[in-house]
Amino acid sequence: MQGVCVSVLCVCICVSALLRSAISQSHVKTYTNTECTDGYHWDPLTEHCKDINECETIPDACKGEMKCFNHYGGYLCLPRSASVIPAPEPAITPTPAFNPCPLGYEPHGDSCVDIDECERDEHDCQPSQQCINTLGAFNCQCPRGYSKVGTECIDIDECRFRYCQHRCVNVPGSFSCQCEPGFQVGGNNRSCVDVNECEMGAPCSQRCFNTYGTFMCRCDQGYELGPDGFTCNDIDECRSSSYHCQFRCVNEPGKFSCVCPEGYQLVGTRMCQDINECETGEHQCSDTQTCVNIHGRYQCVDANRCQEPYTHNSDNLCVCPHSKPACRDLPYSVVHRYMTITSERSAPSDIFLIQTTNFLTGSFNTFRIRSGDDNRDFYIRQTNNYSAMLVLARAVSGPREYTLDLEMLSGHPLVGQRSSSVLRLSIFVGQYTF
Ligand SMILES: [Ca+2]
Ligand SMILES: [Ca+2]
Ligand SMILES: [Ca+2]
Ligand SMILES: [Ca+2]
Repeated sequence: MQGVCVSVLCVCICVSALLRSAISQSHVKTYTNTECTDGYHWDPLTEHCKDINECETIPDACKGEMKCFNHYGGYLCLPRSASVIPAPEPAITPTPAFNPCPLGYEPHGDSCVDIDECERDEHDCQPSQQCINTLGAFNCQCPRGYSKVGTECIDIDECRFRYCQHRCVNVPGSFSCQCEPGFQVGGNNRSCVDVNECEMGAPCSQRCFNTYGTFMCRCDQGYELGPDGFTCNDIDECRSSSYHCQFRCVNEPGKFSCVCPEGYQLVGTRMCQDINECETGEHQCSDTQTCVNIHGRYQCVDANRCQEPYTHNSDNLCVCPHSKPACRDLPYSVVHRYMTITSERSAPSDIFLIQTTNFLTGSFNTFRIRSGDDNRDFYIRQTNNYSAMLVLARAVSGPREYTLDLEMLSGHPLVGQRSSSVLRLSIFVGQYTF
């Protein structure tokens, strides 16, 4: 029904505007089809309370000369002279169903209930945002790792907050912590913990020691770490020093050993000692021979070494009696002795003491090297009337053998006869200095 303006006595009253204002104020009330106010009836088509045109529905609504003018919610009886200017048709707003509830709510029975804009897809969230319904409204929520700036979701640079112990790498929507070499990200994904490389197959060829941030390789005794820091190489002890062994060094993996020449035995780890074959019973000398131990070997000598015209007198003693013409210019007695010295023995050194126990009282004795010392490698130092020392004059190299005839000449002022006795000393010089 249209609103009207009524002009009475040249006064125009815009009834429709006034009445619509009053009606709109009442819109806050909740209406149903049976509860329209007086002057309205429920229109199920539009679901609105619709004005009743009383001028048509009430017979003789105005008496006498009065004319009936319908208006919203009622009617007027005015003189017939009053002119009526129809008000413009009220704008039919295409607003959805009339909603008397606050924004974000809609009527439900007697009460207002929240509208779930998210479920109805009546929100303006961006595709990347999640719509969260709230009472009377809704939120557009950004994914984790993003913060909302205006209507946009902006990646959070978590690295600004120094979450990571070592290095931080920001990525859209997230971040990751990285660690320096030798460390790995801990269980909290932030801290860096040392990697135990030794338990993870570190390439140490022998021993591995874990340290903070790295590891070290170490080697067993007898090995040294190679330039790569992992490999253990055998130390050639024999090359590094010639003092490890008295005779010969044999390098072995992780160690070394000393060996001795034949005829010697190892004493301790490095020293060599001559084997006395004559004592150990290793010798092959016969019953008629005497075993003489020498440095590095032994020698069998005949027990009786007396040669014509000498005759065997007793052990090692040969005698040439003056009654034999052949003995006239020969020493009366020859006694055999044997000794051994090492090669390169320091000189001069006393090596053999000659002592006589068989002499005439009052005799004068002198000692000399009768033969066997063509190179003058020895000399005699007489100590007293009865003894003298054989001295090695220079260092000599073996293996070689000397046979020295050491002679004692005895003279007696009363007897007036000179006698000679010889000590035939066999000196065996060993091949080595030990
Ligand atoms: Ca980020
Ligand atoms: Ca480590
Ligand atoms: Ca070695
Ligand atoms: Ca020997």
